[in-house]
Amino acid sequence: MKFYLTTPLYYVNDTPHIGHAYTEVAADVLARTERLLGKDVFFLTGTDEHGQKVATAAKALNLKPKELADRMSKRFQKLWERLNISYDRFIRTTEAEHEEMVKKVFHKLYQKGDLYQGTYKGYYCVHCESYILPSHLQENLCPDCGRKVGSLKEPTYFFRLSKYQKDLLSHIDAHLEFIGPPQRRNEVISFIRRGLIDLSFTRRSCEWGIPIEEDFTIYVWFDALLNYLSGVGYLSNSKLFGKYWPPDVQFIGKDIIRFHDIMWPAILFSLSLPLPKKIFAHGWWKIAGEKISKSKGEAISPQDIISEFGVDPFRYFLLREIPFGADGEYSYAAFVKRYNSDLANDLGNLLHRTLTLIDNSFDGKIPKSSGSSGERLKEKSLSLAGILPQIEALKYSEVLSKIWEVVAVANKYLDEKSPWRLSQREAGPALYNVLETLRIVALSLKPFLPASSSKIAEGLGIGEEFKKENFKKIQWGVLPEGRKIKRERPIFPRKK
Ligand code: ME8
Repeated sequence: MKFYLTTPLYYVNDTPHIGHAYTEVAADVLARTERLLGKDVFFLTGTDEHGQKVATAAKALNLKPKELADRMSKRFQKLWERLNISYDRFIRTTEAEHEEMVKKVFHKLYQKGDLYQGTYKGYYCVHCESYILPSHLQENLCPDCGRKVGSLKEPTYFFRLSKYQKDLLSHIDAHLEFIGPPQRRNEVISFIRRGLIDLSFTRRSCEWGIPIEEDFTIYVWFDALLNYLSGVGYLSNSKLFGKYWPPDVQFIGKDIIRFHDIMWPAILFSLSLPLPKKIFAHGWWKIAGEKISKSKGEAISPQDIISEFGVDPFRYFLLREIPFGADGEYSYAAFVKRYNSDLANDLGNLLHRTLTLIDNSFDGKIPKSSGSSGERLKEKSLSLAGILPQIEALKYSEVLSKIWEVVAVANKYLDEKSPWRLSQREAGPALYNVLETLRIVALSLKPFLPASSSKIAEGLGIGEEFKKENFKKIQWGVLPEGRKIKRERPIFPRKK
């Protein structure tokens, strides 16, 4: 079975920050989960490189837009590599193949009669790359980002968005899963009900874009959205496209809902293509109540956090700290607190002290399991067999907290049993139970913390078989008795 998922393409006007890493890690967890289930996954991500915003940023640095794009796109790719993002394709909107496809799609829409010439008169927000109607201005500022807008009057090709209003509403109505979470669905429905107007799909005064006819460039959002098609071979590789279309899940942030939940499906209607199954908008990371954006985000770069804490702690914090879909505050103090309590104390210490006990009293070999009395621990561990639907419903924070409930029960069990005070005969099974719980925990964490879960498995002496295992191995009594464990230094050393 195939599974196609996408992230937004990030603008290359500046360096990646926590918000971008968030979307990317969230998508990676789902991609890894679906692969574990044996699906044929195609995970698309990349960079959005045209438009006025990028051109302006390049000018300020005395660079050509493409030079800035090359530089920044690399920064994104490097960060994704460091973050263990398992994407299958990284697309750049300046790739020739993408540009060619965009032009073809433009002509298709024109031939269909869905593009017509006119004049756009109104405002434009460069930060959002978005047209703003005079009636939508809020105190003369962009209603979405609160920044200053420029006024614009230019000839253009309009896209008949209004024509698809009814189709959109009935599709949303008939497909509960299409827009998530439900709050965003309601927002989109009420926005559409207020009436859709046709959209300008070209720019006359922005030179940095895909050229069309003599005087126009393609509007950057139209260009960028089409990556979800070109990235998977639309009009160029029918085999690839036929295999993966439509997307199963598209991840976005709540800032770009209207583009993805209205403009994008309308384009697909116009092309007579099936719509994505699910477009899910997560919330914002904020600092002191304000959305982290590039200018602010620079202060806390993901690279710095990773250098200090490691890749998996960063992935863990992002997904555990706030329910996926809601907003949340980022702070260094909250990070350290979460790291020390959940990773260093609860999980890291459980692993380390158990392996130390095995090393000291059992010659580093997994003891026999028989005669144990760990029913509650067993039951709790096996409850993790039910996390799959929750991961697929993108309830990441809930899943992680469920896993940590198991870790807590294991810590309590170890304290209560105090194997260091028991005879070998009694201590062995108790330790086996804790190790088996750790194995199940590691398996459940595989998509979230890929490197650390492997490290735990290596510690348990099952590194090799673990590579191939999936959630089906959430069973009791799998760990082979007598296997040599491997005690290393704590995987999450405590931070001061
Ligand atoms: O909008 N919190 O690109 P972009 C959480 N190029 N997520 C955040 C965030 C924050 N503070 N800031 C950014 C664009 N994001 C367009 C998209 S798609 C065809 C074109 C994440 O660089 C979030 O996923 O502004 C958001 O949607 C995405 O980065 C936008 O990044």
